[in-house]
Amino acid sequence: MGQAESRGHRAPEESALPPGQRVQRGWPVTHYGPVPKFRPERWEFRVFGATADGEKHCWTHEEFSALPFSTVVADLHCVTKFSMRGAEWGGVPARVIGALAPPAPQVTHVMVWAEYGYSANMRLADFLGEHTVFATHKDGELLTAEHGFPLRLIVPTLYAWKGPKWVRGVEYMTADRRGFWEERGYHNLGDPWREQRYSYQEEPGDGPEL
Ligand SMILES: Nc1nc2c(c(=O)[nH]1)N[C@H]1C(S)=C(S)[C@@H](COP(=O)(O)O)O[C@H]1N2
Ligand SMILES: [Mo]
Repeated sequence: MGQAESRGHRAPEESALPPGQRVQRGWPVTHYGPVPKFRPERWEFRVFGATADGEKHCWTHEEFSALPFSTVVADLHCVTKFSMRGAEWGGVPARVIGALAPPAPQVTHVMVWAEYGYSANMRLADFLGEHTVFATHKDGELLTAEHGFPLRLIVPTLYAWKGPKWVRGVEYMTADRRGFWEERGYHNLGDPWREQRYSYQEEPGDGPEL
């Protein structure tokens, strides 16, 4: 291969990582608490809180599975400094949910809820970001139970704790509130490119009082 050719080529693996992150082989499992058992007949996906029509919106697993599917290639950045690069996530874009169950105009933030009360807050703009996806698949294969089957959220613009595995719903909020890790020492905003890891790094206005 000529030099000019190799200089011109930049594989995705060689593109920048957020500060302080490193790539690890494989895909470790990282979560708090047990892996929930999936019971399709009891599963529903709910959008509630400040919806535009004031109603709660629910999907059974069968209904959710029929929603528009697309894929997104995105890295996963864990706050413990491990990153996984270039995964192809398949699922329902968060924008689809936002269009089917729109937020009221005064909504600024969402809380994403998962099994056992795990939650993560984020700005509505991150939730409705172009690449935010409720994933059922990674690299063409169904997610395994420990990686969030039947559904997990991928928010490529934020650290991975902001993407709940075993996700069950979204609450539209008219003010910010801290989620599970945001109450326990992680940064309220969690932008990996600004290395917003811990709540002690927060500046005034970054989040609600602790
Ligand atoms: N429900 C739930 N989702 C969660 C977590 C958790 O503890 N509970 N941990 C988060 C964290 S800190 C990371 S790094 C990723 C890890 O995803 P993985 O186990 O598929 O690598 O899941 C996120 N989603
Ligand atoms: Mo993490």
